[in-house]
Amino acid sequence: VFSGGILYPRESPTREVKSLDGIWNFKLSKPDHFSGFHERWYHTDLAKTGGAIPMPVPSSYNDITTDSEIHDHVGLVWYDRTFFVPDRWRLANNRVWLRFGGVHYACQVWINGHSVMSHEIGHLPFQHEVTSLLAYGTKNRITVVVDNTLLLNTIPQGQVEPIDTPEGKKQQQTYTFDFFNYAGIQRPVFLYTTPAIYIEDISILTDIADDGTTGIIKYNVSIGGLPEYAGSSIKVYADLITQEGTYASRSNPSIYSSTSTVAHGVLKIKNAKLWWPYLMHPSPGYLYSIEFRVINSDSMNPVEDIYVLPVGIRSLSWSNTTFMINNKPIYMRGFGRHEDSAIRGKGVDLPLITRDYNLIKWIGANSYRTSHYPYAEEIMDFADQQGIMIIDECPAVDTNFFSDVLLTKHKESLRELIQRDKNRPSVIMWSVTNEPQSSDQKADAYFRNVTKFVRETDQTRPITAAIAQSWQTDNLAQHLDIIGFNRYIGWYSNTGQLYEIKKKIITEAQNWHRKHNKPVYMTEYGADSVGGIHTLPVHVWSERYQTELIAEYFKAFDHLRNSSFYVGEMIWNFADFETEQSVRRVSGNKKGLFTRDRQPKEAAYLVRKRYFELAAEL
Ligand code: GCB
Repeated sequence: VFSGGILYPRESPTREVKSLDGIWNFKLSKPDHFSGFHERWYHTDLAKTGGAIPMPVPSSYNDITTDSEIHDHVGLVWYDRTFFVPDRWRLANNRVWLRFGGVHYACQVWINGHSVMSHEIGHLPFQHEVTSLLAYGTKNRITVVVDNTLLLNTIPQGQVEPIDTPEGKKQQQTYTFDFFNYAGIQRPVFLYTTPAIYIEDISILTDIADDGTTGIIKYNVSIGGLPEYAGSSIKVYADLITQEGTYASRSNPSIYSSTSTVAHGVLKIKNAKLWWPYLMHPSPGYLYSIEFRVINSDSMNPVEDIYVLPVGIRSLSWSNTTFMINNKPIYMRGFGRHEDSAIRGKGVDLPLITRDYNLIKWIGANSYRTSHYPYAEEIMDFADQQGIMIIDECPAVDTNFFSDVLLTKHKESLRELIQRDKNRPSVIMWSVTNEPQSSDQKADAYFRNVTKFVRETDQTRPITAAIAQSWQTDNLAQHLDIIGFNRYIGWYSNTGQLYEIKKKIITEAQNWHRKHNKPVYMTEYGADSVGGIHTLPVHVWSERYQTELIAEYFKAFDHLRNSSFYVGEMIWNFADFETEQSVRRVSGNKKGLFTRDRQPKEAAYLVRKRYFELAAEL
C-alpha cells in the first residue's frame, strides 16, 4: 500500500503539516449496501445526496448518535469534507501527501473524485502522494468509504450472518474477541508537504558499546524522488541533539551513490544518557533527536529536506531465563489496555491519553501491552517520552481458523506495525497474537511462519504472544522468545475460590518454562468489579473481590520471582471498556483497575502499593 516509509508527519524548515481533523459529513450506505458506489457519492458533496449528518474525526462513529442503526451498522459508511490548499503549496519541487493514522477496518479514499488509495487492516497508518490531484488556492473535497465487516480472512476474524428485523433483512456481525468493534476514521488525518527530493524512511538501531557508557546509533535513511543524475551530489547529514538542545554528535555525511537510494551512518556519543524505563532511573525516557538533512551540492538551494526523529538509546538482550534492558534485568509490572472511552470509542483523544499516562505513573507501572491491536502513534509518543515499555501487539486477536490467506494478511499487519514502530525505544517486544486456537495442529506451521517473518524483519526485539490454551496442548509457545499466558483462576474457573490461585499459577508458570526453557510472564489475570459494589462476605463483582483476587496472584508472583525465568506481571485491565452486548458483561468488561471515566477502584490502591515496592527493589 505504501512504498517506502510511513514516518510520522512532522513540521521542519522544509515541511508543512495541515490537519484535516474536525467535523466531516457522514452517511450510512443503505438501504442498498452499495448505493454509494452506484450513485458515485465520491463525485459529489455527500450533503447533496441527502441525509448526511455531522461526524467528528478522529472518532469511532458508533457512539456519537443515539441511533442503534449507526451503533450496530455492518458494512459501508461514507465520510467527506472540503478543505483548502494554499497556493504556495504549488511551488515547484513540492510534494503533498495525504496520511491517515488509522481507519477501521478497510477503506477507500478519493480526492476531488479521483481514487487515491485503499487500505485494509485497521489501527495502522497509510499514505499516498496527492500532489497532482489537488486544486491549489481553492477548495478540494476528500471522500472516504469505510467498511467495518470482519470475516474469516480479516485481521481480526469475525463472521456475518443475515437476520430478519422489523425493518427488513439485515446483517449481524459476530466475533469471539471481547471488545466492541468500533469503526470509522479513528485517528488523525494529515496533509503534509515534502520537497521533491525527500526523506522517505529512516531506520535506526541503538546499542551501548563494550565500555558501558558510549551510545551507538546506526541509521539508514532512504531518499525518495531522486533524479537519475543526482549521483554523488546528494549527501545525508545527521546531527544528534540533546533534550536540552545542544549538539551532541555529528556523523560524517553519508553519500548517496547511484547504486542505492539508502544512506548509512553511525553516530557515537560518549557518556550517553540512556533510555531507561519509568522508576528505573531518575530521568526515565530520555530522548535525543537526530536532525537528518539531505544536501544537494549541485543545487542553488542545497538543503533538500530536513526531518527530525526522536531517539532513545538503549539495548535489549534476552536468554532462556532473562530479559535485559541496558544490561539490567527487566521485570514488567503493568497491564493490558484498550483504546476505549465513552462517546469517542477508539477515537484519538489527547485529554484522555494524557490522563491515562498520569494514571500509569500514579500506579507505578513500567509497561503495558497494546492489547489487542496497535495503538495510535500519539499514544506511543508518550511511552517513548515517559519511559513506559510497550509490548506492541498486532491486531490478530482470537485467531480461530487458520488459512494461507489469513497468514499473508497476518504477516502484512506485522510488517506495517514494525515499519511504523521500529524506531521507538519504548517498544521492547512484538506480540504476534492474543489467544489464538493454538491447540489446533495447524497453529504450529502457521506461527512458525509468522515468527520467522518477524525475526527476518527485526532481530533486535524478542517475540511474544498471550496464550490462553494450556501448556500441554499449545502449539505456539515453541516459536516465541518470551512466553506470555492469560489465566483467570478465581474468575472464569474456580469462581469464588481464591485459595486455588497461588498454587495453580506457580505450577503453570513453571510448566511453561520447563517445557520450553524460555522466560515466562503473565499477560492477563483479573476479575470484574462494578465500581461501588461492596459485599460481606466478599463475592464476585464487588470491588473487594477484585482486590483480594489480585492479592492472591501477587503471592504467586513473589514465589516465582525467586526463580530467574519469571519476568513480569500484567493485570487485565487498566480500565473498564466497552464490549458487544452480552449477559456476561455489565455494560462492558469491568476488569479495570480504573473505571471507564478513569477514576480508581479499590484494587488500584493495592496495585499502586505493590508496583512502587517492586520499583524500589530494583
Ligand atoms: C481474555 C482476553 C481479553 C478479555 C479477557 C476477559 O483472555 O484476552 O480480551 O477481555 O480475557 O475479561 O475475559
